[in-house]
Amino acid sequence: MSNKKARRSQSAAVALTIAGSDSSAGAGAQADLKTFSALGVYGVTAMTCIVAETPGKVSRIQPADPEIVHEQIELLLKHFPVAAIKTGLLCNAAIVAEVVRSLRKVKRRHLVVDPVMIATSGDALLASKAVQLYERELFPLATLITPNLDEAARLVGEPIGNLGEMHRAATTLGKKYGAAVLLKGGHLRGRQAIDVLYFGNGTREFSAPFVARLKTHGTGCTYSAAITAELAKGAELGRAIATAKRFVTAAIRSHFVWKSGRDRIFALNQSS
Ligand code: PXL
Repeated sequence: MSNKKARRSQSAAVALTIAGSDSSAGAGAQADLKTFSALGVYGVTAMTCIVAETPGKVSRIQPADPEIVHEQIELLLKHFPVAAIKTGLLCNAAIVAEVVRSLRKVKRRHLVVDPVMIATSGDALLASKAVQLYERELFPLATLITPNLDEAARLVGEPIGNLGEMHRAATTLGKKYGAAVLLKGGHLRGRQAIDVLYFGNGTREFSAPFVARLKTHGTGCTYSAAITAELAKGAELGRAIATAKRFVTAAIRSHFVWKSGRDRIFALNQSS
């Protein structure tokens, strides 16, 4: 290779997503990879399950063998300079246990845990035995946990209906798990989509105009993947979240639309 060529080549930051495959490609590992690419990060994947679905309806979930999940993670961590890791849909307790076993050994890398339990469509995505493992074993390893309102309500054991309750819930969860918590308020309809970050010993808000009248799919995955990408590039947490919030809002605004029978299918445009 000539010197000129060698000088031009450069290495990108690398991020790993441990997630499920969404056949409709709006959520899951597909959303994560598209987001990583759009933000200039090279993404690698450890697949946990295959989900046959269209936006709005999960048809079937086929979990991967926990051993192959473990092997993917170990190989990737050994051979790529992974700077940040994200977990998405982990499906069941046996897979969560394998992921914990691998991630316990990982030092000095950011870990964003998106506790995917229920799809926006309302479909249950995580077996309930796995939730206890998340709480006891996975959350304490995280740099950041990114629940939506339903997931946070399940974790604090009471409904969250307004901004004051969001601040209280984020603080409760952050102190309980010893991690930063970004509580996503996108499902709390209003003129603004407001998220609350608990970090250290205080809370702060991140706000963007709410994009109304859209049935979204994959916004949670895209948002936490964008945070992971920014952390992989070296951003500090608050800045990573601010950039990711702008990214996901732009992706929602510039969505694709398809017609399917009498329904319309919306999908985020992560290249925006
Ligand atoms: O949006 C949550 C989610 C995450 N991961 C996979 C999914 C879904 C939602 O359907 O299929 C693989």
